[in-house]
Amino acid sequence: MKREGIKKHLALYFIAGSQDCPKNIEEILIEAIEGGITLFQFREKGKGSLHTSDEIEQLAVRLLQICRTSNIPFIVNDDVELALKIGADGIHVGQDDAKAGDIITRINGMILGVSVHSAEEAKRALADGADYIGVGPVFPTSSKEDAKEARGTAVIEEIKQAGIDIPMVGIGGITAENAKSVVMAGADGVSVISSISRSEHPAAAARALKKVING
Ligand code: 3NM
Repeated sequence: MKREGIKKHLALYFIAGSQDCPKNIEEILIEAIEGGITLFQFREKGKGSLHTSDEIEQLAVRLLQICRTSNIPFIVNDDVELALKIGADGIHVGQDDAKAGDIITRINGMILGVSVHSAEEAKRALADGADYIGVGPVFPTSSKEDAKEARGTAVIEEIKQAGIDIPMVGIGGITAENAKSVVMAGADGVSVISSISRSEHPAAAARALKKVING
């Protein structure tokens, strides 16, 4: 699945690791899928995340199996070795992780996502062969310790205006209340952690987001 095919999966892109989940992450993922998420990224990172590679791999495999039964593509954050080992559908890297241009030859057709914070970085991601970009933070977030300053939808608009033609999601502080502005600015969808993972009712939260995006 390459650039055009990925677009429909970007509508409601849920990201989580155990550190983002006040209850069992598997239950949350199942509920999120029930609520209509279209893509999942396993991001075990930051305060409260699992430490050993065995634990991380075992959890990744369990979450991958949940996604497989519902045909939700499964993306691994940052860890190319883990993604290859478990047969994930894709890998997502940030600007400080392995360089997209370097890993593309190793990932054998897997989906490649790259986080960007400017039109310049978006242009480079496109040239490096990324299938989609995550643009953020749109709004202030507490789910990423080293998040940059929120820039609203300005960067999404800049990328559109510059004619950089690559599927993209907005990320950072996105809720059902503000998701519409992200899509209106030109994003193909939204990516969220806490609006779903920290909701008391993840399925309802996902459904509410989906309704705004589709509406
Ligand atoms: N990346 P929430 S912001 C993982 O700006 C991530 O690249 C960001 O979590 C970026 O939906 C972010 O809870 C955290 O705000 C998103």
